[in-house]
Amino acid sequence: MVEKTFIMVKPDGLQRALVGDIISRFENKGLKLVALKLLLLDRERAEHHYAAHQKKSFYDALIEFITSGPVVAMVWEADNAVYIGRKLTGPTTPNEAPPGTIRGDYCLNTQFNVIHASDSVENARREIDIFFQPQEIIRYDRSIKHWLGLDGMEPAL
Ligand code: FUP
Repeated sequence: MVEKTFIMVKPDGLQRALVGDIISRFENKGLKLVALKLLLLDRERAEHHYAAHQKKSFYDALIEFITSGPVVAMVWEADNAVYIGRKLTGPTTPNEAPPGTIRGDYCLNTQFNVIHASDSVENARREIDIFFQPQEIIRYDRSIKHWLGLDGMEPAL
C-alpha cells in the first residue's frame, strides 16, 4: 500500500553536512519526495513531536538537542514507505545499527543519531501533521521519459 513517512535530518546531521547523502539514499532506493523544508524547531513543536517520551530520563536532553539547530523535515512516499524508512535509517542504538544503514554508517551516540524516521503509519500521519500543512504535500507523477525529452519517441529497433 502506498504510504507516506516522515523523515527528519536532525541538527547533528545538518551540521555534519549529511543532508545530501541522506536524501540520496531515499532517492536511490526509489521513494518519492513529496515535501521538504529547512526549519528551526521551537520548544512547543519539539515537545509535540516527542510527546511519547515525556517521562523518559533522556527527554530534556532530547528537546534541548532537537531545538539546538536547523533540521530538514521531509515526507517520502512509496509502497511500505514507513518500513523502508526505518530499514534505511537503522536501529535507535548506533552500536546495533548495521553498516549500510544511515545510523550504522554515521553514528556513535544514541542521542546524536542524525535522523528521525516514523516507526508506524499512525505516527507518520501524526508527525507529518506537526510539520506540514496539507497544501505543502505535493502530488505529482514521475516520468523519466518526459524529463529526458523522450515523450513521443519510438523505441529504436
Ligand atoms: P527512534 O524512533 O529510533 O528515533 O527512537 P525513539 O523514538 O525510541 O527515541 C527518540 C530519540 O530519543 C532517539 F532518536 C534518540 C533519543 N534517545 C536517547 O537519547 N536515549 C535513549 O535511551 C533512547 C532514545
